[in-house]
Formats: sequence, C-alpha cells, structure tokens
Amino acid sequence: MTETAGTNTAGGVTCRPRIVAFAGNPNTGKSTLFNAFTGLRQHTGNWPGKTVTVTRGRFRFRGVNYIAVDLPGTYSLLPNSPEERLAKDFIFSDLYDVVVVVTDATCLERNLALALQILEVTDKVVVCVNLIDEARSKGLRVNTEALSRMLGVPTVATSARDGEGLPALMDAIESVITGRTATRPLKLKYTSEIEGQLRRIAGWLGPTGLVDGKLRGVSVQLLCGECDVLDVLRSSNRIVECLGKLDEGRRIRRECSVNAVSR
Ligand SMILES: Nc1nc2c(ncn2[C@@H]2O[C@H](COP(=O)(O)OP(=O)(O)O)[C@@H](O)[C@H]2O)c(=O)[nH]1
Ligand SMILES: [Mg+2]
Repeated sequence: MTETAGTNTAGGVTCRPRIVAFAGNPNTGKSTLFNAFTGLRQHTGNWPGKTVTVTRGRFRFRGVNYIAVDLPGTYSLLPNSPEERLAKDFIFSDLYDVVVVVTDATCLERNLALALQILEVTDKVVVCVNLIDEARSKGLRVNTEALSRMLGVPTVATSARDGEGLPALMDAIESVITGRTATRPLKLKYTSEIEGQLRRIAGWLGPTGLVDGKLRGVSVQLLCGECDVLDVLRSSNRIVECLGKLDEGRRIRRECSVNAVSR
C-alpha cells in the first residue's frame, strides 16, 4: 500500500486523493496503522503527548490514491488540550473522506465514548477494533458483526503491529468512501429537555447551511459551551447572525446544568 500517490483519474476526470483520518484515544495504535498504510515511520510508543501535529502520508490501494492523516490522540470532542482541540477541529472540518476511529479492544467501552461523539458528526466512519491480539490473550472476544450492527458503520478487528485485519480495514475504508456501504450511524438521543435545546440551537444555525450530523454536532458543542467550534464555520458570512445568539446559548447551558444537578 505504499506506492507514490498523486491525483486520481476516473472516467477521464481527475480528482484529488481520498483522505483517510485516523482518530482515537491515545495509545490505540493510530500511528502504527498510519505507518502500516503509508510505509512511513511516524513515532509510536506508549507515552502521552507524542503526536502533537497532524501527520500526513500517501499510499495507493486498488489503483486509487489516498492520503492518510494521523490525528493526535483524544478522549473527547470536548477538548482539554491543544492536541485534543486539533483533533476536534479536524473532525468538524470538511478535510477528509472517512474517519477511522481506532479503538483498543481491551478497553472497548471507554474507547467507544469518542466513537459515539464522532458518529454524531459524520456518517463517513469506520470503527477499527485494534489490539485484538492483546484482547485475545486476555481471553476477551469482540463480536465485530454485532458492534457493526449497533454502531451502523463497518467495524473491523485488527492487530496493527503484525498486520492482521489490515486488508479488511482497507476494504471497509474503500467501501465507505465509494458509498458501496451505506452507513447508518447510531445517533445518541438525549433527554427531552436537552433535545429541545438542541433543536433551538439548530434553528439559530439555519443561516450557516449546516445539515445532518454537522448541524447536530455543532449544536451539541454550543450547548456544552464549546463556542470556538464556530471557527470552522468562518467560511459562512452569515456566521455573525449565529454569534449573536450565543449569549442566549450560554444562559440555556447554565439552566440545563442547574436542572441536571438538581434532579
Ligand atoms: N500488541 C499490540 N500492540 C500494538 C498494536 N497496535 C499498536 N500497538 C503498540 O501500542 C503502542 C501504541 O501505539 P501507537 O501507534 O503509538 O498508538 P497511538 O498513540 O494511537 O498513535 C505501541 O507500542 C505499539 O507498538 C496491536 O495491534 N497489538
Ligand atoms: Mg500516535
């Protein structure tokens, strides 16, 4: 998967390489997967904060050119550090064709929290259950078919360190990008009170032209006080209309958290 990649030509039409982003908690094997796909040697290891920039590399698969993007590790789309903010901004951008959410098979439940947040924002997702060898040696078995049905996106078990499952992962990536697999991502439903506030915020965001997951994801961010998510919408010159509503957004958030605490 490591030939030089340029533009793609289909039916005489030239288009840009497809972009595959690897997202996930720290130490789930994102950089190991990135290296396996690109043939590069992005630093891997088990100490925090090692991936502080977005690293890109090229590869080719079945005659198509791809760019792999190794995002910094993050636990949440509600960031606590510059690295997490970088990963979040990328997920909210239009800079990718598919996100591979890399999870650790030995602590899947914790890792799936981020997967659910990403599924809220975009339909173009593949879930990679990595470190499956470690899980196996601990006697854990992961039912990826059931997980795939629950999450509504392809879910593939891998052991990035020894290459197990990588062809199946690439196949899933290709099928989501081409639309051969239609995803139906699981969308979390919150309490009726929160859903009501999300609808209200989504109404304010009407002028931005955001729809579907992006609209929902940005609404959740604003309800959680993550107002800088609007930076990714700067291309919209109607953004000022939305910004004008933010003070009200902050008030609603205070009300929601007070109600949640007093329940
Ligand atoms: N046993 C096992 N180790 C892995 C696997 N994938 C990655 N690792 C190891 O896990 C550690 C963290 O991997 P890394 O790619 O740096 O994780 P990142 O923080 O998500 O980029 C490294 O020591 C890798 O060699 C895997 O599938 N199985
Ligand atoms: Mg890394």
